[in-house]
Amino acid sequence: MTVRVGVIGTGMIGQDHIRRLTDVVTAATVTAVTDIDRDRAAEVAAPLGAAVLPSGAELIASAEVDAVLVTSWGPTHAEHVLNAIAAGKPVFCEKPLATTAEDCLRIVEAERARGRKLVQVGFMRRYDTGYRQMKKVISSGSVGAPLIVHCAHRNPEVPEAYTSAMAAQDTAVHEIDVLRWLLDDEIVSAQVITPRATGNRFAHLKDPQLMYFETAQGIRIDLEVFVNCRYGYDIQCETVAEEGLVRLPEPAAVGVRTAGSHSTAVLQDWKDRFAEAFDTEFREWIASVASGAEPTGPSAWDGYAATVITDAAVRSLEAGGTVVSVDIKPRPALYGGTA
Ligand code: NAD
Ligand code: ISE
Repeated sequence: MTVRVGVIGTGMIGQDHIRRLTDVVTAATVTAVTDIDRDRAAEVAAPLGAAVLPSGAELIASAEVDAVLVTSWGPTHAEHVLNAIAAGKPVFCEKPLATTAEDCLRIVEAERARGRKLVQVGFMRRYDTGYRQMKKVISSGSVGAPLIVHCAHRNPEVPEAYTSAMAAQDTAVHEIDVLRWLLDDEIVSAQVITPRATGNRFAHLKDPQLMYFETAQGIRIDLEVFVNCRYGYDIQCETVAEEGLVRLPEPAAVGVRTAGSHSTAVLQDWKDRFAEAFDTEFREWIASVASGAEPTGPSAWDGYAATVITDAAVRSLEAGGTVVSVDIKPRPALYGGTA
């Protein structure tokens, strides 16, 4: 079966995922797109022969659309995801699931009312080979219980529109999701402090930021978010456990020796760093849709938890670095809990 996908939002990542669904994932085709910038939608649709529809609601209702991809701006996600659930169509939503915990809970409740999972959230790191290798080692128990995780998330630069809160909401949210999954644990508190700021930032921005999280089992996580590091896109993750240590591998890169030095290039952008992870994420999502099974990736519950945790981190930042408790509701049975 070829899954017919409708795409809401044909901007930067929407176009990248459309290329992926067209050129990489064999069992999918993009049949309809929509964007509030209609010219952009038409330009993207033309080479695909896809329909350009006037709104997200009409795209979701279309008989030519089996599954929905939401790649519009964050504050618009909840409306589209709720419409897709109401139509009973599988929906892949780029992060964040929604920008408020209340909207995330509305999505969770809508899914529970239908009695099955229809939503997958675009936390692609769970599909990265290196993180998957780390999870296999940690889950095997061969290094013992995890105690501490050291992480860094560095971007070379960010535009002026990037705010201090986005360090948690837009950037650290990837570590928040992948560490909940990697450790199979929940985050219970957050703290954000700010060291000396880099001179390479826009004046309004607090950069870098140091984030600290504690899990229910008492694991401590430290995360450096530095979004104007200049030298490249650099993701680090090291788990210290009772009997050993597990480190995220560096991306494969050729070593060059010349003129008395030995170097390897550093990637410059998250699109290159996680290209394979995005491909795997969409292959697995389309396979679940084609088989009629529930999605196996990050769920609406994971999207909700990530938003509650990033909210706590932003509150800590705004309060000058106090430790803020994370108040996640009891997990419903649909998502593996008991509530
Ligand atoms: P973008 O601004 O390049 O594109 C968004 C597009 O959505 C624009 O063309 C805009 O006109 C359109 N749009 C906005 N509201 C709409 C609506 N209600 N209906 C139809 N179209 C609408 O943004 P982007 O960088 O592509 O980001 C889109 C989403 O993807 C964001 O939520 C962002 O956080 C997420 N994202 C995820 C990753 C990742 O690593 N997983 C990376 C980048 C962006
Ligand atoms: C961006 O939105 C992403 O999702 C990238 O993965 C992340 O590295 C970057 O910091 C965000 O701005």
